[in-house]
Amino acid sequence: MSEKILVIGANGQIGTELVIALRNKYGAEQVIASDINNPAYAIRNSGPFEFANVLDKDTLHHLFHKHEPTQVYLLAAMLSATGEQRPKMAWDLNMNGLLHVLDLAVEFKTAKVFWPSSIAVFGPNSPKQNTPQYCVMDPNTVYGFSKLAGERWCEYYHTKHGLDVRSIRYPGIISWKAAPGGGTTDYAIHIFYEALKTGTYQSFLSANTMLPMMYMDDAIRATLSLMDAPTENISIRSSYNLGGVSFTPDELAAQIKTQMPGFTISYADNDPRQAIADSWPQSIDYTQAHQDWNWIPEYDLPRMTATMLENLKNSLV
Ligand code: AKB
Repeated sequence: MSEKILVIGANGQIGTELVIALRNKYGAEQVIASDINNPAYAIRNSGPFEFANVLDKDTLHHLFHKHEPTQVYLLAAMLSATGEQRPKMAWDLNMNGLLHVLDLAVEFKTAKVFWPSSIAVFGPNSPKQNTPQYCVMDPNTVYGFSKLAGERWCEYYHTKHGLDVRSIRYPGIISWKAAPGGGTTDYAIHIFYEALKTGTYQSFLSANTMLPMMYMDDAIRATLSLMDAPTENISIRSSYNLGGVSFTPDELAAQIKTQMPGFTISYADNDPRQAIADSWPQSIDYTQAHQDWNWIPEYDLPRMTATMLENLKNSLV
């Protein structure tokens, strides 16, 4: 059967790259990108696009009816830092957007649904190192508890309706093609732009704040591997822990300095994102993703840093 894929929230940091990867894999015409905003150049010029607000269920219904997607990727969400500024709106978007898509996927018998969760589902009382798949989870951001509730809804729709919904708890994603969208891990992208533009960066997270991160190519590969895995291999229907590379702002700055010896970093005091970062894991145990669909990250800190600097250098000239 030929696949028809609908990506909702296609203009964001992950969507911009995932749509291109899906179009390369399945054919440009098979992948419909959709977003509430005007499409990014790469999306507009490589295949079909539809405007849609995930909170507008009638428009979504129309898209499902028109395209009858076999796979749906729901990427529209408000991230951790922005979510704290607009808590009710973050809850509404992250929760009702997901419920709309789950309902429509059941109604239209969509074969597979992908929905991203996050390391933000963990909280201050979750173990910090090698955070296990199952442990205390007491997220204290709206983003975090909307993702945790979303995970429960995904598992519920799988159990009650037989929906083949799959999910990953993304760490901070590092990339250069599209800007990040208001997260706590965004410093690890801003730092590269500022290193190349001004040679210096003020980090909003403190020097020793260790967080789980991942280079975009690994994140796309993980997403496609999960979606390609045979159904019987998928033992987790809430969301899989996913591991990449963990580092602090200090370690990232030191790595940038190996290629740009004059680069300097300073640290801001009292940024509200520090408390969010302090409540999150430092590293992730991804045994289950490895066992079920063979997950192994490929980018470590030196490779990620070299790739970011090289690509951004070319794109900024
Ligand atoms: C954020 O910082 O909010 C996101 C995430 C870890 O989910 N990048």
